[in-house]
Amino acid sequence: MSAQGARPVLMERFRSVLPVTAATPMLTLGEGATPLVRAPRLGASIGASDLWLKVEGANPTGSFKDRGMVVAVAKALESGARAVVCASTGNTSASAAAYAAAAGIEAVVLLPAGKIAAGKLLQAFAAGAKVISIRGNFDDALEIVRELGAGGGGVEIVNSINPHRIAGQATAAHEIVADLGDAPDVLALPVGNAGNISAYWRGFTDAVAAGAATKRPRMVGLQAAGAAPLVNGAPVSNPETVATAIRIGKPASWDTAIAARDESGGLIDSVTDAEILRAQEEIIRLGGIFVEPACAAPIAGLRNLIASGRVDGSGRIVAVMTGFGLKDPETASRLIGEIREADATLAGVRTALGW
Ligand code: AN7
Repeated sequence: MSAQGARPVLMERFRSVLPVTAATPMLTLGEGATPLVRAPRLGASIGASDLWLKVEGANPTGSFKDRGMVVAVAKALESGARAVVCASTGNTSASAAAYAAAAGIEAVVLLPAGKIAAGKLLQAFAAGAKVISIRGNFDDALEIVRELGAGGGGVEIVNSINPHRIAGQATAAHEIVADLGDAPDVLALPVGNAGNISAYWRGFTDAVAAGAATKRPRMVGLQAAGAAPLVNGAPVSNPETVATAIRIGKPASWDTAIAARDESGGLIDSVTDAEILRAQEEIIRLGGIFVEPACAAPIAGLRNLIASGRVDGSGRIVAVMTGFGLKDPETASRLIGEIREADATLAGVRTALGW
């Protein structure tokens, strides 16, 4: 239970589509119910006349991971687990650490050495998680987590191979349908381990089955060119991209992502790091929403796909902004401009402004 006034609690609002029982602790940090905002200036720059952003960075730990993590940690508590464990490119670990802290259980996070954005690493430490730096990449870390979790002993895996994570993340699709009155024509999002694209597809499918939506969107997934296994059709052994969140070469939810693509008549494409960095800047400068680099992949990709006619720019498009901009201050630091120093007078400020 919470005392958040009118703000809905995710596990209560979406109880009917979640594995919530009378015995499930009603854990919440205020996740979900994130803003869906129109972005006309950004849309115009990429050729999309009805572009909306689902601002998942507004979740309590600054990413969409909280939707599934609240359910996974609540179910872990319900089953008597003493610890949760995950591999992560950063956001999953920040979320697991926070929910485990609130739940009073231990969090263990396995991170690829040297490839975690500073904000995310800080979040895991701040919440008191045990942080293990793996001399390898995310895919190596997930392999170890699978073995750790298989050992039982009250240790619950909270990566998206845990079905409760996917169930929780599907709630974002239900929110979009509720806010727009139907599904959009296109849903565009970054793809790493491919849990989220699978979750959205499931959410839209359930919304149609429940009569809340009349259609399902085309699913448009974007990977980084250096970490694009789903585009290449084969795992990538040394994934590399500035968007460290999606630096993943062997997505765990491969088959469900391909199914979402094909059943929706959608596509999965890739964008270069240069395109990602340009789009990150545009999203804040033209849309006012500051996101981490991974979120720029769908905007960069949409620009290419609309220009080449593979996506219709006149349709209603929702792009999912999965994580907040301050997660990765190092990559964003290129946006810091020249500071104009001024005497502490009105005249001094006018001089500095050139007014
Ligand atoms: C901002 O935290 O995989 O395709 O370990 O942090 O469901 O993996 C993060 C992924 C997109 C990709 N945007 O989602 C992790 C992790 C952001 C992310 C993705 C991630 P999936």
